[in-house]
Amino acid sequence: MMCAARRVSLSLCAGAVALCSSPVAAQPFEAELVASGLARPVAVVPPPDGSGRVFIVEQRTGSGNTAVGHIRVMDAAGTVLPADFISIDVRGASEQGLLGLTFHPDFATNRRLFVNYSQRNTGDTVVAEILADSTDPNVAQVGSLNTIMLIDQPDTNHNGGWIEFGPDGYLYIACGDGGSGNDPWGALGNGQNLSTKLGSMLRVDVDGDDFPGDANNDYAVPADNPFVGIAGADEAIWAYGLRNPWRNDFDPQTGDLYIADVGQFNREEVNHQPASSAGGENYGWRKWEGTRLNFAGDPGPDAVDTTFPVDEYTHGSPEFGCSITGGVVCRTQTLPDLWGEFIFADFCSDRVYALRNTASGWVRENITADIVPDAGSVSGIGGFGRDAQGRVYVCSLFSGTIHRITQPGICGLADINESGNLNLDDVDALVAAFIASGADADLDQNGLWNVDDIDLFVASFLAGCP
Ligand SMILES: [Ca+2]
Ligand SMILES: [Ca+2]
Ligand SMILES: [Ca+2]
Ligand SMILES: [Ca+2]
Repeated sequence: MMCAARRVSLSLCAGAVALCSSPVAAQPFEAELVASGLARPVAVVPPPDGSGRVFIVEQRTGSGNTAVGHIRVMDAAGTVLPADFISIDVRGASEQGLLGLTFHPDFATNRRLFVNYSQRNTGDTVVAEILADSTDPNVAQVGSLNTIMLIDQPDTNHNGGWIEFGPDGYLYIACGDGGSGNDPWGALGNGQNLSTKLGSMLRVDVDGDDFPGDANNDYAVPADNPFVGIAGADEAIWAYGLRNPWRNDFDPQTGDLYIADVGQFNREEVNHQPASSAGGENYGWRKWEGTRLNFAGDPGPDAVDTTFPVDEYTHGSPEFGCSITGGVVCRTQTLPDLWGEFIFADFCSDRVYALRNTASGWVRENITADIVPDAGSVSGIGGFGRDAQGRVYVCSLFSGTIHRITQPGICGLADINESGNLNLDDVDALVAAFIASGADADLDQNGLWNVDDIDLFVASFLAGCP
């Protein structure tokens, strides 16, 4: 992290000349092509079973009512196995298809994983459970697909689709507003209507069933969900006022939730929900598009009752965005300069951004030019992902490729002098950076220089090169 060239001002470096003597890499990050020939990849998810595999979500092959979504397995050697883990009949118009995948925290023993897809013929959202086969872990148990939630969809777009278990062990399900444009559904729009799951982040317990007579709903509502007991509310709702939270992430270290909500004609936004949240946030849609008043006089929330994004960018100049694609929080020693940052992209501009929470506020940086592919291109970004080691992947939807983002020549967070190895020189460099209040000492990138950074250094040093 010597000089952390991308983000440390030259004046800071100039104040610590001795620390800036090593050559600064012209190319901070590389995008290594790891898979190609895929059908609209949108997610890379690691099973928590020590296998070193990742599962890849292919949104669909085919179209309309003959479309099929696929889950593929990339083994620990980096080979995408030719046979699907499972193929699922889906509806494949517009934004529909197989959209989300996650693993039960106890997957290694209970073999349960979960998917989110558009139901063949109806386009309705299905959240379903699948069992991995008991003898061949690279295929699903035949006939195991079981719907645990069914949500009516009035249109083909804005299906959300991201699912992930929170640190509390509950399954979070991101639902779009039902589609069309500007959430035209009813007096409130679906985003503000607490009687529908649409336009909301849901939180459910997949180990219970509050609907014993209903085979399409096999989940329980946690007793501390924010709208439990509220007349007319769907008690599965955790937070609402969302438009199309297509891709989101829990920070693996802090448990904070990042929600990347796709905007309408003007703003793309990132919402940050601290791990301490009790839920119930109203993220504002359709009255608010980011911090922009979308419909004055709409029955939606006033500004004071709205949880606004921590970051937003525009469709016009200077960002020329159109649709945000979240996102993963980097907690990998293979990307020390992105430690703790939320990495996301714009689907149309192909820009890649890093967002970090600092002592002086949220800082977004355009890192597109810093990510150089070794083959192919990183474009039409439909999703991000990670493996069990936390290494970060990016999915290019149209070209059917997946790249792994790396930071060449750097041996983890503790390689302060960017020598590619770890030794006492790094300790010396850290001490010097601390004395100089230099950014190289800010290992967790929060704008502060304190014992947390030393803890990170020691842990990284003892862990060795990633
Ligand atoms: Ca049931
Ligand atoms: Ca919002
Ligand atoms: Ca070193
Ligand atoms: Ca720090």
